[in-house]
Amino acid sequence: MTQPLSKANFTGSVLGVSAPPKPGMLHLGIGNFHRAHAAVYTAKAMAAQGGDWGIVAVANRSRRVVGALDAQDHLYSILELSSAGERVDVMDVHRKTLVAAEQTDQLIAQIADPAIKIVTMTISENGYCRHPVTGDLDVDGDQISADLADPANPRTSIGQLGAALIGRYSDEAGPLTILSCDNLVSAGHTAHKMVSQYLQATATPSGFHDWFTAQVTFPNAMVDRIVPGTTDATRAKVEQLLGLTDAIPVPAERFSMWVIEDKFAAGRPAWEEGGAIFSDEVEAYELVKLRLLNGSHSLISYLGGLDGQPTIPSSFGQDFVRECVTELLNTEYLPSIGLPSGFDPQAYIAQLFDRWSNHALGDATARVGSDGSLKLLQRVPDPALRMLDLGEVPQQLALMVAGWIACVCPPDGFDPGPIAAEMIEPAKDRLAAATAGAGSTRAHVEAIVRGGFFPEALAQRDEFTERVADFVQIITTSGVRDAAKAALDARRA
Ligand code: CS2
Repeated sequence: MTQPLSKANFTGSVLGVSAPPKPGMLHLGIGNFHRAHAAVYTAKAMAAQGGDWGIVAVANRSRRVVGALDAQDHLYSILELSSAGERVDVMDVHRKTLVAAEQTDQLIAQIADPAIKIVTMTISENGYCRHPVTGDLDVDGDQISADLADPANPRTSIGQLGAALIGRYSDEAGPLTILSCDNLVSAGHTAHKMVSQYLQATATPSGFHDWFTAQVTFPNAMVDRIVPGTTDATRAKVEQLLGLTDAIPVPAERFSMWVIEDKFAAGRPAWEEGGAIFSDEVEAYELVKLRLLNGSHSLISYLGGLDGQPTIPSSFGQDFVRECVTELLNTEYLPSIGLPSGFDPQAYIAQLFDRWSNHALGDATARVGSDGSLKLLQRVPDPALRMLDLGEVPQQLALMVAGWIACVCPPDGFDPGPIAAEMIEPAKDRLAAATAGAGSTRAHVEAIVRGGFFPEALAQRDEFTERVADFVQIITTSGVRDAAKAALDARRA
């Protein structure tokens, strides 16, 4: 039987550093993305320039990853997959693990420890507890109201950060940077707004807010690397390449990008050594990535999902999907973005086409289609409103919303098929409640678009809702390919 990955069993060299130094960073949300992204840049930064930047890895609830990290002396592997072949790297950058739900006091104390200078986070769009209509912290929602009622035992990451910041202030533990690594518009500003609104709603010691304003920073950042979920095939391939069993390998594409605003309150690793870019134009990069990559990704996943395509490359391999995405990119997304200086959009798009065609990586259609109610908020309303204000209906954005509805909350009698069934939608019950009793496709779609799932400004645009309803009607009666054709024809007419 193959031996497990551990320091005793692994004799090769790790990527970055071996024996990571004392922790100077803590990461909330120890999923695959962090382990193939910020962790890699941090390892390379420490290898090049040293620094006490070992990472405390924090899982929200599940013991699965942290248990395996502990069992493997914090080692894990990254399996890079591309048409050029595969390679495996072993990482050693985490020093300690915690599970927030079980060790809340330790987590709060750890963030308040003066040795910690940066908290990074990948808590997904869901973790920010933002109200979908107002964009403010959802203080009346179940999660935040529970934390506000019992602020010493917070369950949300926002509440945990709130409690830890108060602890840090009281202990005079010094300044801190909180760096969001999620796919959000103005990720740093959004994280700052959610944490500030939480702290405004809870009791804080005197002088706290001045300290918070002066000593805690939230840089914006654009993060990018396609990192699918781990499968048995990932584990088998790593076992074959390493000769050891890794319970938690991470598959990833070769491409990786991180553009960060250099606004750190207490120092930072030399991430530029790993290829990170420090820039004053981060928000422009964020929009480029959120729309051109993530927004198109959503369209690929809903069109492909309804067409029975299990992977992003198989979906993108369909001509009708490629045509719709090309149209979305060139007529609906690109004109909506003030591009960063020197940025070549067509080269970026050509590279995206390659990345979406990575069959070796085989990113699952259902992964990208999951959490649509939260992701679409970052990807649809602003560019849609821009076109509506110009008197044009954004056909592809309407098609994307229609595809999402058809996959996760279809009108009665329509079965979107097995790929859609694998998509995880946190708002599923609310969507079902909102649409119960809708007598027509039009009423079904109105109940969603106007039912608290999108900002008011978009919900009020009848021409958009109507077009979404047209597409849902076509998808459910004659199929997704006909709906795509109608979207392309409307534009050409
Ligand atoms: C994807 C992203 O989940 C999604 O919707 O678009 O996870 C995407 O793969 C990453 O943001 C790539 O950096």
